[in-house]
Amino acid sequence: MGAMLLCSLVLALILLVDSGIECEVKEVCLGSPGIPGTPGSHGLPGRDGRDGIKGDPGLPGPMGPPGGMPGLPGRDGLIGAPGIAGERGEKGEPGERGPPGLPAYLDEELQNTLYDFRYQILQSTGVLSLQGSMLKVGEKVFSTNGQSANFDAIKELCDRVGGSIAVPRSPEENDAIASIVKKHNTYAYLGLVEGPTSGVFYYLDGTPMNYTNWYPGEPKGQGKEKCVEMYTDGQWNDRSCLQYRLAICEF
Ligand code: MAN
Ligand code: CA
Repeated sequence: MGAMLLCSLVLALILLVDSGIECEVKEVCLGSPGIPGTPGSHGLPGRDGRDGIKGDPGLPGPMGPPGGMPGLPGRDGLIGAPGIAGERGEKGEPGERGPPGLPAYLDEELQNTLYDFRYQILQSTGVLSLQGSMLKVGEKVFSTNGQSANFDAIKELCDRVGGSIAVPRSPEENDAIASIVKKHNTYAYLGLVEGPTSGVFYYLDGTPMNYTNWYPGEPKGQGKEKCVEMYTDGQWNDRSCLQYRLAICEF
């Protein structure tokens, strides 16, 4: 509407000047609009915008040529495997006395633990018997590593594994040890040693023997054969302690 009014005023003014006749300016505009002009030329470039937000980091570049400066030290490595356990410490002071417990037969947890232990021991015994690595006779177990050594070395070996050198105290035990001697076809030393009196032998705890199975005529070492070996038939002979004989322990 503003443009139309301006147009009418201009037209009226032109008519007034051309004709030299006074007339009143009227708000009228005749004729059709002209052709639009050509667009103006582009304006000057605007000012630079503000910095955008920082972009994501780019991918690592390719490895540089050799001979560069050494890089910074890397981060610490993973934690290593635990070391070997230290030696057992000294025994501590006894703790305070706990509250009184249930009688063992009423303690369900204890009974279950005992049940599991019994089961596992029986299983292990079964496996070891089957492998021929142990022989159970009553409450005793005999076992050999199949190796031979002198009397002192066998005694030490058996001690070290929590047992003692085998010694039969009954015909059943003698048969069991004899079966091991036969199987290995090697005489074995028994847990016996001659005392100060020639021909009188003792168990290693110093108690006198209550079962013997001497080969006829033995012992006849006259105090010079202080150990006892078992032959493959299960009979005994007094013998020097420095022979190599099969190591059989009992537990
Ligand atoms: C060897 C040794 C002795 C044993 C006699 C038996 O001399 O084994 O211990 O008494 O044989 O003849
Ligand atoms: Ca002898």
